[in-house]
Amino acid sequence: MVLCTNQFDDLLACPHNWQALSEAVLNHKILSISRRTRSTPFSRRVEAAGVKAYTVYNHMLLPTVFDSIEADYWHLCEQVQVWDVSCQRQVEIKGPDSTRLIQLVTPRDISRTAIGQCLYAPLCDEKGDLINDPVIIKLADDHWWLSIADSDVKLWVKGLATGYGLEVEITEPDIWPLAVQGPKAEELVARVFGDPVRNIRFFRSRMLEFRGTEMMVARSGYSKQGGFEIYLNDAALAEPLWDELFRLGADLNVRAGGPNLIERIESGLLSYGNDITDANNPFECGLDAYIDLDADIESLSLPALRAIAGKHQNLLVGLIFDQLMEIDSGDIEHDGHDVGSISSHIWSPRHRKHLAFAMMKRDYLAAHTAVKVNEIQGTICDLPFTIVT
Ligand code: THG
Repeated sequence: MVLCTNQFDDLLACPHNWQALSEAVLNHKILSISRRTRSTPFSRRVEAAGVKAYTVYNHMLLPTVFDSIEADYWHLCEQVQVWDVSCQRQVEIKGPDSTRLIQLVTPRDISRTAIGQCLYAPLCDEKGDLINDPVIIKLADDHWWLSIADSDVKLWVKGLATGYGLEVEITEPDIWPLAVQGPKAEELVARVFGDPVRNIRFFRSRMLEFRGTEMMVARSGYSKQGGFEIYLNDAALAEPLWDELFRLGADLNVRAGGPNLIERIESGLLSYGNDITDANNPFECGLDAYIDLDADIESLSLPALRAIAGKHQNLLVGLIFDQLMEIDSGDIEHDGHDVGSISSHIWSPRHRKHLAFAMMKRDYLAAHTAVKVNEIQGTICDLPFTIVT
């Protein structure tokens, strides 16, 4: 368990509570929160909503649990939730060479991207290894955002811009994404931003007004339950926006939530740092669909990716076990040899199966359809999971 900031402050503020603090320190894992673990303009509302656990993502707090992972999961699949995903930081690239720089860092062809369009895309280095897997957003012909996963992309693109002598300005602007996810998300976001919300297509966006300020609203988000992301651009509007979503969503049973481990695994959404690292290339992670191998584009990683296409040694697959599993290291062995390792796993209350993502040796996959973990047999399948129950 992680104590949240306000609980921690309460304990620190009362000297007679040092005993309680000591016990808390002994009995819990505590995240010490300082300026390096940045809070967000929504943090006070997140705390008031009873956040139970955070993770740290792009050096910023990301709320992960409010009730329990399972209760949060069912609520997300049936109702609507508001997520403080401010940690999905924007790396802004502006200027005459901005499009060239964006194309350099990704092997996905960005040449036909419309203004306001979002693209999920791998960022790869010169060897083809994964730097990040952001959502790329085109705001204007010379203005882009990389809505990044958890790695220091700003440093990488600044280094490239310097090395290539590009005319660009690279910043991390004051933008705090707020996601509204779940089957009732469209109704709720339309109540706050108006009916134009209903016409936004998947991975497209519109500039819409809240209290006289225009901000980007996109149909996107880190779940497969449907929903929107609001790119808040004025910290002073954070609490008014949060409060309006909860006021107008009361009859929709809106609650605070966050990216949910059960939902993302069932949906096959990958997490950089967990399922993907800079030791992997996009083929190993099943991201082939987001690489344009034949495109005539200037992309730093494409020569290497063309050379390794089809020759990668590992592949991220799904594992399905019929019972709840205890998984320690996640290492998977066969006949005394390492054949893979589990990167994320959960008990799926919907399917009543234990589901895992595992990076497996392709040699092993060619000859086997099952694994044994703790003596328990699991079936290997492609991602995303297609489970017939
Ligand atoms: N939204 C925004 N930024 C983000 C995330 C997000 N940055 C970090 C992290 N999430 C990046 N990872 C993903 C992974 C999957 C998707 C989005 C971001 C996703 N994929 C869709 C799918 O798999 O069906 C669509 C992909 C496509 O067709 O382009 O949504 O969530 N702003």
